[in-house]
Amino acid sequence: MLNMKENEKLSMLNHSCAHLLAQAVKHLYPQAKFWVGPVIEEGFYYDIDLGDAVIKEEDLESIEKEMKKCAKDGKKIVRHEISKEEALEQFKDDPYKIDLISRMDENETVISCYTQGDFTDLCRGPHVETTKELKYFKLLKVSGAYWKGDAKNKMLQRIYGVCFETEEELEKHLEMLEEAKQRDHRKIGKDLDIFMSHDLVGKGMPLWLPNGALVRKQLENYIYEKERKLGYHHVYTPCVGTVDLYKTSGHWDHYKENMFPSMKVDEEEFVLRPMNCPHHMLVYGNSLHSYRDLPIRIGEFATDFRYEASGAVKGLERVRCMCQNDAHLFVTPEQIGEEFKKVVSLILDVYHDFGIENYSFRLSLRDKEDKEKYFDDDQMWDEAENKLREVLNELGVDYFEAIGEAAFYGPKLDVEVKPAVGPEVTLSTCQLDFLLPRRFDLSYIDKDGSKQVPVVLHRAIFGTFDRFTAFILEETKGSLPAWLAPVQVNIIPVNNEYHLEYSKEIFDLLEHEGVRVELDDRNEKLGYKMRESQKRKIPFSLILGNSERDHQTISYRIHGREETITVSKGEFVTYIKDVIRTKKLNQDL
Ligand code: TSB
Ligand code: ZN
Repeated sequence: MLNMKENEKLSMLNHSCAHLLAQAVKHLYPQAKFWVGPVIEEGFYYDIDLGDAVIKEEDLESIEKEMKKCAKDGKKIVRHEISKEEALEQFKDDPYKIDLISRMDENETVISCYTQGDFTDLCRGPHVETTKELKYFKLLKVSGAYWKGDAKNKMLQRIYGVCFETEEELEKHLEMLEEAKQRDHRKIGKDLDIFMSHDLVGKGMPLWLPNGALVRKQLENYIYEKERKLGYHHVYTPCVGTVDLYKTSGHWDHYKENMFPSMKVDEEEFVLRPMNCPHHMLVYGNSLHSYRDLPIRIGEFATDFRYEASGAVKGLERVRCMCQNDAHLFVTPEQIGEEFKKVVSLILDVYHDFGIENYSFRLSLRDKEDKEKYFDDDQMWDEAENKLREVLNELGVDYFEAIGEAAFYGPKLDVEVKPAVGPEVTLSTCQLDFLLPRRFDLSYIDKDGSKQVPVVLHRAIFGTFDRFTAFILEETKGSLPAWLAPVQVNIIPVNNEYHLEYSKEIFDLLEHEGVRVELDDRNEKLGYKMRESQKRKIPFSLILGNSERDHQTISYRIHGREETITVSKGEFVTYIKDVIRTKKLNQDL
């Protein structure tokens, strides 16, 4: 990964390259006006107002060419300092620069500009000495970006690029980007028909296609069984609630900007729910509880809606309509440690089953000084935080502490993973909550007959099925383990004329055994069908010809491997059933 902040030279190169980009754009689109062109972690970008012109991906090459031409001139990049008044005069025809100059700090009386040949830009610098140093760069993409990031403002065009000191570094970086692109779940999801989107449904509202739905169903069955065995009780509740429900929970006051606006139906005012906790609080409150009943674990695969900024939504990873693998665990204060331990163990167990190794635990604690952000009960916080630490140490898991990152209502543990493209995201979460049960006036009868308030653990192991599927597609590069794959076995007769009958027999046999099997009986060449089977990343491809038919055997190839293995049909059935039942990972086949 690039790290511009640590590498001053790289940062300077990229910053100068942003100016070079602006210079080239100005040559090609004289009407262009420029907003800002900062260095970012991945390189640089420039936000540009091109009037009515639109720059498309295919135009980037000609801009790059013009940049090369400008750079070759080897013009010195010269710094000038002018007064605020002079700057206002010099840039008087450029509303964007005027906006920048007018908003500058009162104390900033001197303003610096950088000039290279025929192009001058307002800039703090620093820059490299001459444009000659800008040799190894690449423009990467173009997208829309609202002026100042505000959807009410004009949409500018943002061109992204990256610059290096050497050709090798640039090549290596571009290779890495290409690899990430191939691993991006949005590409895999499309190639494998996992999900789609449509403007008529809306942004951040993916539609799960049959293949995706099959994967999701396996995930649901898997986690449902785990939870059931661990004493969870699953419920179904509506994906709306009244505004009053969310006023009671506090979400209306503290989480409103993440919610869809309300809608009126008769006398009731509803919101699409962003979380399921309030519903589960009501389920708990539906009956009386004694300390002997606790912990009570209420689970749900629950659909939620959240307002995510349109620039932030991303495939299945960050959506506006999601399904959480949610549960709320109601415990006595003494049970916090043990129950938390069970949740962390379940997380570890699930990650092991999926072969997930690249993740980190983040323990979010309060900032003791910040009395406003956190509810005021030092003893409760200290006890809870120490308990969580204790459990993590007992389990021997590596974690880092994030002070001041806890929620208002309690500390939490998140599992962070790194997607193919973009910053880290949270998958699993477990959040301690001392407040919500109070807001819903929940109680249990304690040993001594007194009424006590339970503590709640909010937890989601997969996080959401959406985000987890995105992650697992990237981890496996779309080559899902057989138990998760939409199609587990693909049967390819060598020649339809002679081998179709035997192929059908094997198809019936496998289907009868509950294997998700397909028979490719199209009149296409064997090589073509094999390539297609590989492209669809089907775990097992069976090749059935004369020898297989005559000896009642099966020849199979595992996705991504070269060798073909031949076994008796009985052996194959036993083998494939075992691979599926034990959820064998591809690397263990
Ligand atoms: C765990 N009330 C708790 C719940 O009981 C809760 O909602 N926690 S959450 O806000 O952290 O969300 C749970 C999980 O949903 C997160 O850990 C994350 O994995 C996933 N998630 C959050 N926002 C999105 C989103 N926009 N798209 C996809 N998944 C998301
Ligand atoms: Zn919750």
